[in-house]
Amino acid sequence: MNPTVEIAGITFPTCIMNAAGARCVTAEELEAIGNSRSGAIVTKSMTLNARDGNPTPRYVTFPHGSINSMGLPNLGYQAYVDLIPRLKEFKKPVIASIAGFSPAEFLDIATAIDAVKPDLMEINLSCPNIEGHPQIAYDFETAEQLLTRIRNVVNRPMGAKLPPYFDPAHHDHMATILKRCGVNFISVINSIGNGLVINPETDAVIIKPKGGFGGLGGAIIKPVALANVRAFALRFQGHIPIIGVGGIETGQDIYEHLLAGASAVQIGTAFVEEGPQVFVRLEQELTTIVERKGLRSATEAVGRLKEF
Ligand code: RRO
Repeated sequence: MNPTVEIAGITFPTCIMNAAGARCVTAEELEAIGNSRSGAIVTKSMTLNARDGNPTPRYVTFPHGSINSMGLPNLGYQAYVDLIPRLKEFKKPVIASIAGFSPAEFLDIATAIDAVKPDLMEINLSCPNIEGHPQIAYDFETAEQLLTRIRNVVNRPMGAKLPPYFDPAHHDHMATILKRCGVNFISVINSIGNGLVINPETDAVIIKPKGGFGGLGGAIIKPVALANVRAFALRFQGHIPIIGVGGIETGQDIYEHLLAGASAVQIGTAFVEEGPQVFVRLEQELTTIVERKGLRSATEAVGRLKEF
């Protein structure tokens, strides 16, 4: 089976990679991804200044899911400007995820990161965990203005990391914006923002920041992720590739993301829980399914979802 995939003109050795945020802050973590079977090295979303993030506990698993309010802990973009050339030596695509607290910050980071030539840039429009900074992608006008301005300073392929949407009118609106802004790919979905998990033993919230509210990940979010991949795939008709994120624990989960229209997938919670070996396991499981289906590559499954 041919395991490679192409997104925005970049060839990936496999369609399975880490999601931004999961074990990808430090040089050591990013190098471990480089040394793994991950099909790319995706960085934590980087901000203008280094950040410690929110107080702990800030990432906790519960049955079939995770909740986090990390608060953008990262080394600050300058550290990644220095790191990215080294990461490119692993000979797999490097995806730089960027996040700002203002348009000016996004533009400064995007300009500096573009100059060190990551293979792709992922613009995070969907962090749910910073008080006073709503998820940008839920404000359609602001999102369009921001993407338009970033597009003007970025030469590398760039994409948007989107939150889940829950109404077809919102998928319509955002798809139209993304086409207008010249986005080269999208990654959907970020965590489902502002969930609340309660510990039945203690009657207490399970993470500290924001009174216990945080982004949901893991198996419980797969149907929402698949719906968003499918909704955008139907609207893009192959013109903008999609990286599916959300709820992937098995090769079958990946196969479902491909059927829904994802060209590649990113692994968050399962990577945090299992470590780099997760990429080996998932690749084996996906290969078994793709071969059983009689396909020559994972790419052949993309968008093949049947409807009644
Ligand atoms: O760092 C975080 O709290 C975080 C980010 Br930036 C994001 O995009 N998604 C998420 O679930 N957590």
